[in-house]
Amino acid sequence: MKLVDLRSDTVTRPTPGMREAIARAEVGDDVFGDDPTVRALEERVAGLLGKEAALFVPSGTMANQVAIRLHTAPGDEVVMEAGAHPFNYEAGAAALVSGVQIRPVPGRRGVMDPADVAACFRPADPHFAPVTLVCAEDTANRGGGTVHPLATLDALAEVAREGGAATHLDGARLLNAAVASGIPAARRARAWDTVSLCLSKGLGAPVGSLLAGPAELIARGRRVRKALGGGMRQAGILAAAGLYALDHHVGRLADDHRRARRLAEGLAEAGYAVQAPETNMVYVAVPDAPRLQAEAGARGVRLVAVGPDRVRLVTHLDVDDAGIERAIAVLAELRR
Ligand code: TLP
Repeated sequence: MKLVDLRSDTVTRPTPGMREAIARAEVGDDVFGDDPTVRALEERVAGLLGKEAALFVPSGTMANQVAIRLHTAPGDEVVMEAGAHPFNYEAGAAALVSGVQIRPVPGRRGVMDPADVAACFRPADPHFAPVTLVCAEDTANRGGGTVHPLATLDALAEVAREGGAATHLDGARLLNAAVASGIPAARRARAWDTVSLCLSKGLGAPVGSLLAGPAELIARGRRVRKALGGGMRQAGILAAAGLYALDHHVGRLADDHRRARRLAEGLAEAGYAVQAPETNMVYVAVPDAPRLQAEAGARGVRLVAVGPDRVRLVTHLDVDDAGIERAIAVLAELRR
């Protein structure tokens, strides 16, 4: 039975071409700043995101946590949407690493209303934790892989700036947003001080993320990365996979988006309550999510329960049209 793994776009395996690029990579000791492939990737991504510099880190979680550490002091408050990754899925790292509290702001499909963010800023008063950072996520994962309207991205950053806070954009899937909207990643991230990008999601690389921003901040980020244990040595073998992904796997994100739409359509026809996808994620409301996860998994279709009554299916490099049709057929059968 061929498995159709729709749990996440993180499950992809490197393609033969990517493995070749890994094998050929020139390397050095990156903690000494000697790895030419890591340097090349950092420069390339800084350019892609329209920032002065970028830092290669092992994960999206570390990219976000380095950013939070750089922008805040212990006791500060960080505003983000209630479904945001650092609030839900980073093991409490913002408290552990930076000693900050997170203020979750409910949004619409993962997108905050700038007025709600403005309302988080309170007068200087010894009772209040100062808001020193506002984060957003583009695409917004738990929101449904939602693409922020450009005006909202700009307005959120503006409201933060007016309140005296820094801004960080979790761009784990920023290239999905760029491809879906036709608006370049650098433009989407323009108003934000720092922005992260993951190579190990839709781009199909095995490991790695980047944090981009002003050169002085990113230089300080190198020390935070080291302190968190993220200083890697011959990391060029990973960076080579990232460079390969940027050369070969960006345009094809449109295929993932098309397959997500087909999946959503097929599931809706089968009677499921599907949230219309904007990129590569399909969220479905179901009566018993853990049960559907188990039953579909037993039939070779893997998805994740992201709550008691909600499942997520994600399209990616390793799922083709046949896989999508098989997932639809299996889930339709389970609905009967
Ligand atoms: N997301 C994973 C899980 O952790 C939920 C997934 O399967 O979607 N920002 C965003 C928006 C993310 O979706 C993720 C990973 C991260 C950051 C963290 O990246 P990693 O897993 O590399 O630490």
